[in-house]
Formats: sequence, C-alpha cells, structure tokens
Amino acid sequence: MTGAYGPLPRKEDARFIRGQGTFIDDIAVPGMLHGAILRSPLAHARIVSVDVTAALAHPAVVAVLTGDDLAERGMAWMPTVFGDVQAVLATDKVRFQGQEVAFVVATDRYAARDALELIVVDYEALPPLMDALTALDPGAPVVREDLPGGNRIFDWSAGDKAATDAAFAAADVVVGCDMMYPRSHPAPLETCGAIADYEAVGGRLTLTVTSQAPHAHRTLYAAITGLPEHKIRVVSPDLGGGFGAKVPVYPGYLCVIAASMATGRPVKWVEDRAENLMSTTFARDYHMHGEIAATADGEILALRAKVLADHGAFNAAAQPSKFPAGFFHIFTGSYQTRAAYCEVTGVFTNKAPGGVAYSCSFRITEAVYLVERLTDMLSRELGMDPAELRMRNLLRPEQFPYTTPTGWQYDSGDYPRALRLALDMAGYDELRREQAERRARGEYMGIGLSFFTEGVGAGPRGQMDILGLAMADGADLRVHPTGKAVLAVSVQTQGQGHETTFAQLVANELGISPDDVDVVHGDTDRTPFGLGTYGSRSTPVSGAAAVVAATRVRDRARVVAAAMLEVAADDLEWLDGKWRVRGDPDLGFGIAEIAQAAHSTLELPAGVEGHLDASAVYNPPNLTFPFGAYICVTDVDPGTGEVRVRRFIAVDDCGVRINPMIVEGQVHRGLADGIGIALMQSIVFDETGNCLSGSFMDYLLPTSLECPSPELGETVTPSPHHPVGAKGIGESATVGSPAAVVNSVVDALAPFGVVHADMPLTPGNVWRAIQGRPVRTDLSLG
Ligand code: MCN
Ligand code: CUM
Repeated sequence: MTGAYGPLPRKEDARFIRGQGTFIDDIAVPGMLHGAILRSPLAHARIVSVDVTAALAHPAVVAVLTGDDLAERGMAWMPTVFGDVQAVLATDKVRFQGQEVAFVVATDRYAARDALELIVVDYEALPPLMDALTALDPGAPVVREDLPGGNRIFDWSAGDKAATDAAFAAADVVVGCDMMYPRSHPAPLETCGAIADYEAVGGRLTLTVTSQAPHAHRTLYAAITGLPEHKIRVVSPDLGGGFGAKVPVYPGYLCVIAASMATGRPVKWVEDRAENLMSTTFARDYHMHGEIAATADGEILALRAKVLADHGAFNAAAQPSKFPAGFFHIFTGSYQTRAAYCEVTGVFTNKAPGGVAYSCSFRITEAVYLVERLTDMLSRELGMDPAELRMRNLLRPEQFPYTTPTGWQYDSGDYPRALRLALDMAGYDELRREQAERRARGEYMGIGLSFFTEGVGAGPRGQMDILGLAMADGADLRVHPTGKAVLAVSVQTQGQGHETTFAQLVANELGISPDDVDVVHGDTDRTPFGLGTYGSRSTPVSGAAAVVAATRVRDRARVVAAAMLEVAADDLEWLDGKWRVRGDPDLGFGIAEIAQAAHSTLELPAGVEGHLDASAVYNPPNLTFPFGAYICVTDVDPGTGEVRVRRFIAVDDCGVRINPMIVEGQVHRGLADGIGIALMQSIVFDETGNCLSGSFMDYLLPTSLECPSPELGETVTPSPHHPVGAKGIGESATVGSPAAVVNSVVDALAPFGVVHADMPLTPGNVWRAIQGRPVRTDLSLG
C-alpha cells in the first residue's frame, strides 16, 4: 500500500522559508562565552613554546587553553571515527596548515578573535610532506612519529589476484590509465560549530553541535571526556547542509567542552568559511591506476586497480572499521566481470585529515569514476560505441541477487532498462548524428555516459561498525489517545526532508495523514540509539526501523480493534487503513479510533497492555543497491577550454520512492555536486603546505549558470529486503555524475587525440589536454 507516499511538499519548509530554522549560530544560552581557535600557519613544524600571557591579559578574555591544559584533563588527543588518534590542540608538532593549537574564550566572539593575535607560538619549521606519491620514499618527512608505520597507514587488498592476472593474460585487449580523483570538500553552506554547557553539580554536559550522527558523537564524547554517557546530551539542531562534513568529531567540539568545564559557563564556537575549507573533513584524494581487460568483441573480462590514498595527517576517514578503503572494492560496478583485484595503500601527508566524506557512499564515488572512465577508454580502443559496450556488459535482471568478484551481493536491479530509458530520453542516436555534423564543422560536442551501482544503508551488524558500534538504528513510535503519532529516530536530517518522508513512512503503515506524525530527531535525550545519517543510510536503515515500529503499532491495534468489535483478532484484516472484519469490510476501525479505545476503559483480553506505542531496532540484512544511467552533453570551446554542460539526463532507480519530489531534489543537488567536482573543484596546496583553497573565490561552487536543468527519469526496482522496497538516494547523483561529465568532455576532445584528462576540467586543464600537455589537479600551478 502506498497511500501516504507521493510528492508531498516538505513539512520543514514552513519554518525554513520563513527564516525560522534554528541553526547553531542562532542559539544563545544565558551567560554564554565565545571561543576562537588559533591555527597553525605552517603545515609541518615542531612546537617549541606557546605563550598565552598577553592573550590572557586581554580584558575580554576569560580563559586560554593549550594542548598542555587539555593534556591535564586527558583530552589533548581524541580518537577519530576511524580509530586513529588526532590532536585536539597540538602539543608536540603541527601536522597541517590550520591545525588547532590554542583556544581562546572571551565574552564576545570578536574579542576572542582579536586575542588570537596575542598568542605567541615558537615554531621550528619542518619540511612538509605534500605529495602522497613521495610519502613512502626513503627520507620522506615523517608525519606521525607517534605511530610505528612511518607514513604508511595501511595496505589493503580485495579480490582474487591470481584469477585476475590470468584473465588479463588471456584477454585480447587491455586498457589502463593513471587517474587522480582530486581532493574535494563538501562545503556545506552552514559551517560547523558547537555550544557546550557543562553543569558541574549534576556532572551533566549538554553539547549542541552540528552533527549528522548525534548518538555516535555522544559515545565518543563519553570516551574522550570520561563523563558517563548518560550524563551527556548531544543536540543537533537544524543543519544547513552536511554532505558528510558533519559526520566526524572535530577538535573545536572538544575545545568548547573543555572550556565549559574550565570556566563553568556555556561556551560557543562556530568556525568561519576559511576554517571550514581548510580544516574540516575533505574527500577523495585518490591516486588510482586502473586496468580493464576484454575480448576483441567487447566482453569485459577483468578489472584491476592500484590506489594510493592520501588521508592527510590523521586517519579520520568516516567509514566502517573493517574497510580502510571504504567500499572501493565495489569497483567492478554494474558489469559482469569474471575477476577483479584491487590494492589500496593509505598514507599520511601534511594535509588536513579526513578522506571520505562528501556524498561518497564510502569511496564508491572513486570506484564508479574509475570503472566508468576505463569503460569509455575501452570503447575507444575497440571502436565500439560506449552505450553499446555498456549494454553488452551490464548485469541482466535475472542475475540478481548478484555476487560480485569482490564479494558484494547486489540486491536487485534491471540495468538495461535504466540505460535504455536514458538513451531514449537523450535521443542518443540523434545526438551522435549531431555530434558528427558539428565535428565536420569544427565544433566540439561531447556525449558522456556513466552507469553506476551504489551500496548504501550500512550495514549488516556482523560486517559493519564504527569503533565497535554496529551500524543498526532504533525507532520509537508513540501513538497518542487521539491517534496522533510521534516518531523518534536516531538519524539526523541536514536538508534531506526527513520530517516529511519519515512521517510518510509511518502514515502509510498506519493509514493516517503525514500531518498527524511528528518526527523527532537530533537529540540523544529524546531519541533511541543509532549510528546516524551518512552513506544514504537513513531510509534503508532508520526508515526501515520506523516501518517495523509502525507495523508493530498496527499489530497492537489489531488486538484492541478485535476487542472493540468483539471478534477474534484473526478475523480482522488490514484494508485501506483500517482493521476490518473479513467479509464485512464496512465494520472496522482506523488507528485514531483504536488509539482512543486503547487508552479507554475498554476491557482488553488478558495480557494485552493497551497503549499502541512500539519501538524497533533495525539490523539491515544487506546494503541496498540503487543504480542509475546518466548522460551528459557538453560543448567545449577549444580556444578557451571552456566547457558548457548543455544537457544532463539522469535515470535513477532507488527502489520505491517515498517522496518523488524529495528524491528529485536529491538528484538535482547531486548532479550539481558532480558538475562542480568534474569541472571546477579541488583543494590544493603549494609545495610549502599552504592551502590555496580557503575561500569560495578559490574553491568554486557550481551555480545555476553552470548547471542545466536536468532531465530526470526513473525506474523502480524494489529492494527485496527492505520492508517497503526503498533504497537510498542521497548520494547517487554525486557518485554517478562526475564520470559522465568527464566522459563527455573527453569525448568532445577525441578529435585532438585526448584519451583522458584528470579533474577538475577547468578551462586551463581542458586547454592543456588539447595541447597534449599534462593536466593538473593542482590548480595552484596556473
Ligand atoms: N527518499 C525517498 N525515497 C527513497 C529514498 C529516499 O523518498 N527511495 C528520501 C528520504 O526519505 C530522504 C531523502 O530522500 O528524505 C534522502 O534519503 P536517503 O537516501 O535515505 O539519504 P539520507 O537521508 O541518509 O541522507 C544522507 C545523504 C548523504 S550521505 C549526504 S552526504 C547528503 C545527502 O543525503 N547530504 C545532504 N543529501 C543531502 N541533501 C541535503 N539537502 N543536504 C545534505 O547535507
Ligand atoms: Cu560520505 S558523505 Mo554522506 O555519507 O554523509
């Protein structure tokens, strides 16, 4: 039944469009002080001394914290979400430009900022390690002498090497390429921030913080501060976008906690844009070598990849503990390959930590880009149309559930149908004709395809955890006597519309209106435990928990309805939103009437508790595997290197759509992400370690001028294991679209003999590619 599903306008917009959202910087607590962080100007240096005397003498300054002060509280280092440790305030060394060195607390924000300049830090500069490719060279600067492995974080592999090598040896055609997925940044409109309020008498800490995962945060704060977890309340208010940036715990959050404990007053810290771009989690930074093997008639036989992953100065990659390279080993994508093997080495460099988050599905972004670029190169090598090559190798519907050579089990899919629809919508044959005509006139038009499979909704508890916490999520559903419901969930929305779609999920099960369901989230005191929002897991995991809780409510209602109707519960069936007597459907009650009766003096059978409230914890049996077919049409000016995205056709399949309007909004946003990543974004450094991308003048965001109105299509292949057949959609378009854009630009440049060009395809880089010169992800080099 899908009664409550559909394009319902978002409930939360009533406050957002009136400017009545409550974001971190809207919140003021009585007596609140303001913090500011002193950050390192150098990428790599020993700290000789930190002198805060002058700052403390500033009339508005209440306290100054250094790493040594935190060390006294046992809080100088914090575990990262990937189980490394990261300095909260540096004591021994600074390891990236922008690293936190001291925290000033003052009566107002401006004074706190001013006082930063009064702190004197004596640094002894060290040579920085900025190029991951040299990290393992003998004599390379060592970023982490606190760890035994030098700059090597991990070596990890997946797949069957021998089988893969054999398939390559037997292949007619092998194509390979080095490609760089540049360091990018999620850049949410709202930066990160926190307000800590420690109440010493009760020993209670309230932390209001920009967090996509309030419960996971709370557990970490308990571990770091030593405060008992039940005395910590984490509140995540309205978030102005997260895109992954609000998953990790940042040093600033610990600084406000320590500062509130030290001063006995609430302390707020909100970072500015430069701090956000320089020091919060980045994404990608993958140096990849990929190879694809095929028969002469275009049957893909095998794939292999070797990756060097730059994780910055601390390993803070937000992803399940068992997978140091995230889900990169899904890199066989949507094709039937017989064998695959990948090796990933992670290294430290003197850059800000992070390494996954930005609508990434745990590194599937990089994997999709790799396989989709290789597929296009193969089609060029074979002289076979890229659509035809893909159609020939796509998994067939009858192959699902399908186990990939690296061990993923895809739940469901009809890939050829999605690709056919995209080709039809694009008018593919006509586009190719137009391209040929234009080429004859010296015009450079590109048509780029990509087909992606994602894995979202982590994860089965046996396989997926973060710091030992299994990735399961709870839902509590209360039904009041009047039949109005309140759903409390562990995930937190950052703009995805959970207050609407989660209400729809419950309303649909209970036969009530979504207006009658309020969604509570973002407050650990009011919601059940769960690991939070990322990897597009809210709908697959928390949404499933909500549905299970709602079906439990319905089951309880059935017993009450039976008492009301004086029939056996077995004689009732759920039909059109009511429990009705089988064979006499006019006789029945809906949830509102049953809820009232449940709270009344109606006599219930022995053992029946009354009240309809129910809860659930959902352990997903598998990920859900959404997929899509994208086509990007570009026009490239060979004189200037400028790329114009003329059309973007996107067919997405995320199973059953709860709210198609929200789903389309998610796809729109992801396509903008992908266009930005492909054409204009890269966080870059000069060789001395200066971050050159600390503002929106340097780190470019795509606007409506660069993004055409996309043409969206859908197919619906329900997930067989999700209670309502839904798969996640939040990251699909970010994951799938960069390859389509790059494939399109490289296709446009084919007459110049260009076979590959690394992102970002800025005018300068496109021009360089045309000239046959190496393109640079390092925009600093002009
Ligand atoms: N939805 C639906 N039907 C489906 C699948 C999803 O109606 N079959 C709805 C959902 O109920 C939800 C939205 O679409 O309202 C996205 O759902 P889902 O795919 O479950 O993703 P999450 O809610 O877990 O959101 C996380 C995902 C991630 S990981 C990033 S990063 C990202 C993204 O969502 N960050 C965003 N989209 C974002 N959108 C906004 N506006 N802001 C962000 O920071
Ligand atoms: Cu990987 S960015 Mo989102 O998963 O929050």
